[in-house]
Amino acid sequence: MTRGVLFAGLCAAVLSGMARAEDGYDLWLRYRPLETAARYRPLATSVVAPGQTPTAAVAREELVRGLSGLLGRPEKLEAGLRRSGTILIGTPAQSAVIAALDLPLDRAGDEGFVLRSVAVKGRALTVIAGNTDVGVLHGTFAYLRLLQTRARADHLDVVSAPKIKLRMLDHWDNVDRTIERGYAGFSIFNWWELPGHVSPQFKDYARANASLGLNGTVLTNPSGTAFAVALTGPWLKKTAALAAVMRPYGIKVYLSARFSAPMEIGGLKTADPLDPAVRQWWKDKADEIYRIIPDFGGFLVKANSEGQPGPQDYGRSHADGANMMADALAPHGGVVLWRAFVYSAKPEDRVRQAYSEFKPYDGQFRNNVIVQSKNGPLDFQPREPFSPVFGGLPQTNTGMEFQITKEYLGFEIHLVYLGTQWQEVLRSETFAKGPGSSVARVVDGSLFDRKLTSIAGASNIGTARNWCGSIFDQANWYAFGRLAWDPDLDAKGIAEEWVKMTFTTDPAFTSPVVAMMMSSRETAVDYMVPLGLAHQMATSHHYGPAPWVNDAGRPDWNPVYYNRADAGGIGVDRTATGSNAVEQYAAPLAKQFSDPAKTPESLLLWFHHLPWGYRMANGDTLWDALVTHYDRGVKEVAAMQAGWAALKPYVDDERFTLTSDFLAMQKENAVLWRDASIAYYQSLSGLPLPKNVAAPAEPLSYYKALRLPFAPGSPGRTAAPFREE
Ligand code: BDP
Repeated sequence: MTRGVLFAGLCAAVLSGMARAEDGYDLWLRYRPLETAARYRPLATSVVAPGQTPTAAVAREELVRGLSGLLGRPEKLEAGLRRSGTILIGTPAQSAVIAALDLPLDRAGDEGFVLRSVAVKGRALTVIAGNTDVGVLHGTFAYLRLLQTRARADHLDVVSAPKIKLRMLDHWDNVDRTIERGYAGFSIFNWWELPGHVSPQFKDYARANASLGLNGTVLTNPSGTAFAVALTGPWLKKTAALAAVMRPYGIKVYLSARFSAPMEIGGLKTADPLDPAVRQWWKDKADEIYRIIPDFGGFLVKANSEGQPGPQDYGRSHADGANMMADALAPHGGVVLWRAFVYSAKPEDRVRQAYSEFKPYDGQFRNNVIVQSKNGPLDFQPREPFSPVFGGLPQTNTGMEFQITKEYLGFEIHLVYLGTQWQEVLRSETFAKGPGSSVARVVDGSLFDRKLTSIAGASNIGTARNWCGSIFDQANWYAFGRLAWDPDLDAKGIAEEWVKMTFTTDPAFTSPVVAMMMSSRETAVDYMVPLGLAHQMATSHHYGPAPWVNDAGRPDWNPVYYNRADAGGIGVDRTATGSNAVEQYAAPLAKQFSDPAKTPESLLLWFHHLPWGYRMANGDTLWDALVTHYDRGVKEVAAMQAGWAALKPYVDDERFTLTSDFLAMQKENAVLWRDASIAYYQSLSGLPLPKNVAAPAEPLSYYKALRLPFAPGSPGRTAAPFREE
């Protein structure tokens, strides 16, 4: 072999290796050449994009980038419609051709779009049109998605508009760049370097969010103590630099506002929302912010919750506090997202507290206030019923808060697709105005005719090269964005899109992977908290099992409080004989949830305390059913692991190995969850295991002693010694 041939061979090997190497950074916007490129090329011979604004420019840039990558050749940009197969993008104001087409743009709103295959003067064109440039940008991403998922791109006739007005990521990123409940490294927002240096990663962040149609981002964590600093002048300039990157992508920035900021950074003696000096401080602060960031979105507020200051410190209500900030922001068009994750002053069932605190003030919040509630009444558990705040506050803008970061679902390690969880919540029937009153209809404003609507997801991204810590957690960011645009989308369809865009469209890969994703959340529920149990995680880190923990310092925030297990039975009585949390739901649901025989088995122990011998619908005892669920969870994870191993030929090494390593860890964790839970409950019930289930490998004392430590100082994880043992 000559040296030249050897060199060429080496280059080829290196290049093919490079082509295969994927670290996940590109997310679902990989734009790798399509094997079906030949089919699409005649439909995309050139791009005509007359718009001149920064948003029009990024839409054009994305389309050219996407088509060039997907079709494997540089895409031509042209000034006029010269060829058949041109893609014309723009607004009616920018293009006389678009204006003349009589497109159904009245249904596209300010942010939606129309995709249409048309013929103009004998030439076949594809039109991506919007009333605004942002609409065009969203349409551009939607068009690229068609190609990425190998859908048909001819005979297009699509109109799409978001159903929810504010669609945002909430970052729980602290100003020191640690992330509360973050499992993907540190915060991407490098405040130290801003505004001097603006990382190019922010643009990719904006692209990813815009590709889903998200239009807001809260940059700072609403918990903690340091974030008032983010409202000071120098920090606002940093935020302005980020806002400048987000703006062309149709994304507004928001900040968390610490209620006591007037004292901490304003030098006032009080933060009382009825104090004129305090009210003036917030007005001045809002004026200052809007001078620096004219399109600032508004404030996210966590008040009187988990030690955060709030209006109740001054004997005022949540409405007083929220309205004060709302009045300051209103002249500028800003909004207040006031979180409903609060505690009530009176000792009552933890899951009753949000509703109890907000119900009396329904109708008293300003129009630019949104009460933002977690999906469930407790705290992002693997499964909860929907929060009765949805449907319970007909005269209040009620926003949805999901958690994308998997605080209670195995962090970045466990493979859990959350699309199914969110779909379950959104489709839950509230009966607030009779049948047809789903949570989605509350959140999209149609049920109570609310104009200001919102949905937020607590973000799972960080400095990890693949953004989310695991490849499959990217699917949760993706699914959140897609459901935010349209809460009626189907979780399975979203998973299919994501798999095709992220890996390959080969059905030999997509169908087993989509199936694995679709059952993954139920699997986690099975090995962690089956049959409506909740919060059986160790109290501080929320990762591993600790059903025996009873921390007297936190009487309503520990596993024993949530399982109420004893020799006689298990579960929490939330009917009229117990906490009566059922009464917070509309009458048909209250009635249904009051009867164990009518309560869905998936929520049985959420609403009822039942004897171990209670008969399930299939005739099994509750004890046997519980054990069977734990065991099934483990078996399912084992099946996921084996299924993934068989898919190696379809995935690049890096993404394959990361996923298989994590599945192996998940399997070990699932065994621990099952065995520890069974060992504990057996110590109480004294009952034998069903015949087909193996006994826990270790005695209860072993699991209690484990304490599930993490590497000390892992970023974002609670590094403090565990308090529960
Ligand atoms: C809790 C989380 C905590 C968050 C809080 C919240 O464990 O880290 O600060 O939710 O949503 O359950 O405010």
